[in-house]
Amino acid sequence: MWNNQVDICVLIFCGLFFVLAAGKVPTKPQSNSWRDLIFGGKWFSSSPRLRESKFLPIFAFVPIGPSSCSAPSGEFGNCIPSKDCLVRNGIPAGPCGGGYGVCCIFLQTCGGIIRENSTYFVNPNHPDVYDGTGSCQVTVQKLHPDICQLRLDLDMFSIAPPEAANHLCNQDQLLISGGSPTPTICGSSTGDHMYIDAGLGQSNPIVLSIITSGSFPRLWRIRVTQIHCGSISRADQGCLQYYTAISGRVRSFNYNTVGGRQLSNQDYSICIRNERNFCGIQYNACPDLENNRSRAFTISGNSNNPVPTMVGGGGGGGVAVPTGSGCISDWLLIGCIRSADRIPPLPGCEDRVCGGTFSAEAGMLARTVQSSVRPFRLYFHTDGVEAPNDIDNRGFCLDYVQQPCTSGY
Ligand SMILES: [Ca+2]
Repeated sequence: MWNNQVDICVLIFCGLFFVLAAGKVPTKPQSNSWRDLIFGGKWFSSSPRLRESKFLPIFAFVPIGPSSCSAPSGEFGNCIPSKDCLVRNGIPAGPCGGGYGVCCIFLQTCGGIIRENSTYFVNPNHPDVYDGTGSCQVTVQKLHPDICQLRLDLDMFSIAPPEAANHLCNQDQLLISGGSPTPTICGSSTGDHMYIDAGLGQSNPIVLSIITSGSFPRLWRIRVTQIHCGSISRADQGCLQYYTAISGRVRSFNYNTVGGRQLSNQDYSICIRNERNFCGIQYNACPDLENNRSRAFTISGNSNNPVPTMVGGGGGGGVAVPTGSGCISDWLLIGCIRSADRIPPLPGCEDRVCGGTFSAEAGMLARTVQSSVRPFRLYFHTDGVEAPNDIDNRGFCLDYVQQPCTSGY
């Protein structure tokens, strides 16, 4: 941030200097953008006469600014002078900043070291698929001791799926070491994200590994963003996933209503930032356009048949309970959930939910679920066993909407 501020100051100073030195103070004080403000719109004209101006080469040495840009291939980059991009081992991906910088993207693959913010960890041969075996890892070095978290955006993520019986990631895995514990994932999770606690100091690098075995057309592009301890982008402590909108969608890794398999051995939190003036939250199972009976919430039971909602831990306090009577092995936990459409609301509430129908009540009817326990969090747990009782579970996908404090929450 400090360097960016310095860059901006240098930029403003040089811009004003040259504008003044040229004796051509912009005649239009109302500027449309910061570039116009600093340079006057004429500096960004593409006319050949101005491009040949004796002043212009100077700008090649001045950072264009801290702006981000996007490459034609979809990656985000930094808009910096072409020379800087090459020195930093970036890849120039087209002009930006009115043509005076390049959109510089940073990619690393097996064996690489990430030293730039917003670097992508990509598969070998990217953007083509990779069908090799072994361990492909990159090491993430903190840009600054004051980096507290990493955010991983799985822009593209398709590696071999878990095996069919117990949904274990036996063939391929994404493993993260050196930070907070993260679940091992596999299969397809394009669009999902993770936050990794990066710990204190600069000594412990975080290593991202993708372990592959057997043949599969793998493709991955994971954006690694470094987050300062004081940043407003920082996720709450302990949140593997963090959402900051009044409404949105949360789902398990490798979720897909057609062929997705709920991953085993998961244990993590999904957090939704409590927006100002919102006191409660409602959840609904996502639409499932592919199946006659929705599989948007299939956490336990044989999903090839209709499976009711199950609620509660069902542990029986040490007393033997019938198999499948509660959410013992695989469950989603949301604090004190109730059906939203009961008037008046039911007096009791539940925490754990599982089965094959999303509701806060046992039964075959999917319902809107509400909670006013803050902070808004979901805890997802699966054990290492599926067969023979749990078959073809897809995991969960829920749409959430925060509820204003005025509507009874
Ligand atoms: Ca299980």
